[in-house]
Amino acid sequence: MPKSRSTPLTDSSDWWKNALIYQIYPRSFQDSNGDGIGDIAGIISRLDYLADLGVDALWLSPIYPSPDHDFGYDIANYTDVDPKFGTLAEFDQLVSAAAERNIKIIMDLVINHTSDQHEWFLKSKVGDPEFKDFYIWQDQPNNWTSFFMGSAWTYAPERKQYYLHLFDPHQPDLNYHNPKVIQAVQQVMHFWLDRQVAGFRCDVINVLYKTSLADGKKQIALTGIEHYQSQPGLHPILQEFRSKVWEPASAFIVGETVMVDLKQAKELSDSQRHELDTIFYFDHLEVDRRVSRYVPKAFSASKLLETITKWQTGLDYPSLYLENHDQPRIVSHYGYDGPDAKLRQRSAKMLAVFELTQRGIPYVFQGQEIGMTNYPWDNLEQIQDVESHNIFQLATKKLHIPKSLAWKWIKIASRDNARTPMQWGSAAGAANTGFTTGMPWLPINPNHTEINVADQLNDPDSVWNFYKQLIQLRKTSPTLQNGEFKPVYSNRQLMIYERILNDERWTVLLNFSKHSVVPPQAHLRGEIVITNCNRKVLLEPMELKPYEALVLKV
Ligand code: ISL
Ligand code: CA
Repeated sequence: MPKSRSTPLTDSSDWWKNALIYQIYPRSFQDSNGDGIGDIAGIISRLDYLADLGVDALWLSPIYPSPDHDFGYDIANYTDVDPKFGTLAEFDQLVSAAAERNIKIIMDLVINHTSDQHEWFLKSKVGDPEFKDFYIWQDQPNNWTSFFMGSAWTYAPERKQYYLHLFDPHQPDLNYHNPKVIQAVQQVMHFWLDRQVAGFRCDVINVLYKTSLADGKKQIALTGIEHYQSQPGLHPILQEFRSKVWEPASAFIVGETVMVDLKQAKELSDSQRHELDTIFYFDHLEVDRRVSRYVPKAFSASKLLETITKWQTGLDYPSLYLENHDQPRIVSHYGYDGPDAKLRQRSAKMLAVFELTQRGIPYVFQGQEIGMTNYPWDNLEQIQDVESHNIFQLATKKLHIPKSLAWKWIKIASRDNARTPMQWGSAAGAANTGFTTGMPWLPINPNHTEINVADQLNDPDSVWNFYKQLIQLRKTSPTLQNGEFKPVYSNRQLMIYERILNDERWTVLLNFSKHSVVPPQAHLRGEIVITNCNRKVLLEPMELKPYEALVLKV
């Protein structure tokens, strides 16, 4: 078992070390002008709601001008706001209105690639001397494949060469062997830091630096990855960003690090290395997936505990998340989203306990706090996400997987599950659950009449109020914030871990199944501090109800 680790002491400038970060996917949060797309004015109108929940910072998925081949992750101009979201002036208003409520703004920084409509690329494509080497060009493609399937190279007739794109052909990769690119990216970061943003979430930051363009080892997915994932050449770039830009502005930096292992994660985020503050890992959401996160296999709480223990004991400041704009809803994944509403709510609360009793920095994705679920998709045409469409093509055309099976996988794992509009609801029964007065860009989940903010604010027993209480509890408990994490027991359905600080010991018991389970009775000691079953006393002997979460303190 790995050596246990507790959170290093914090000083007041490190606000993020005990913060609750809320992720907004602006397109789907709140529309203010009836065009069916969420916007900055919509976010401003919901700041009181976010303050009430106990949010310290908002991470905004990209709001820059974008042709939306990958909904904002293809940026056409780094220093402006897309008109569909508002204006720079409205953005400044958001920053100050949020600050009045002690909420900070974190921008999504997508610097591995730009849109093919970015001025840099348009100039590079025609060989403009200043921008010629801003991207990665070759006369012949190598065998690398893209994250979104197919070759990672596309031919540009203007230049008679191929350019590299690890994602969609509309997302050409920047060339980090070119110091001018590094300079230009630093200017972008200064632009937003000058506008008082508190930090960045750096998209796929561990693939920026391509060591070589040699052919990769052949694989079903991601041929070529050994040439660009977490390479030694990445570290000097991050150290330069940190010393020149991030550190002077006290910016908080979380890196999204794909396919990362613990050793790489430590090299990128251990405090004394002065690179990233923290990283997003992925494998805790893939214990019931094989090869890709689209292919399901049986869940095991033991495997999940083993996975989180690795990060809990290995990293200085783990990032804690169960949802984001790329993942299905956690209630539909590790919880229960069947017809029994009580059980669904209980599972949402159990998952809240799971996230908010670990050490690190918790993130809540919009709608998670009310237990939103996956959308009941009927067919692929309803889905807009480019990744879902490409995976379906690859699975059915190249791997000859039956269409019905491929569709089953997409349905549960599509990124659009997280992207359907926020379910605000309203006592007055507002159209489109209060998200828009127009036609929403993605359909609203029909369960909005049962799962919505308005109802939950009024119900002391709601998932929303449970999140709010847990967030408060975490803020006032040094043990939850800083205590050592210790795995104690697990089996297929159940996990038990402890958080320990000085002579205080909290025991967390979580049932991840729809059956009752009997925990080792020795761990049922202490006073009940959290229950999602209104449990008043510990019985002996005792079993945990389906999806029960119980936290005991001695
Ligand atoms: O979503 C994924 C799993 O299905 C990943 O393959 C995802 O593409 C990867 O985690 C990188 O994600 C980030 O960069 C992408 C963008 O599409 C994602 O939305 C973003 O989070 C390219 O910018
Ligand atoms: Ca709008």
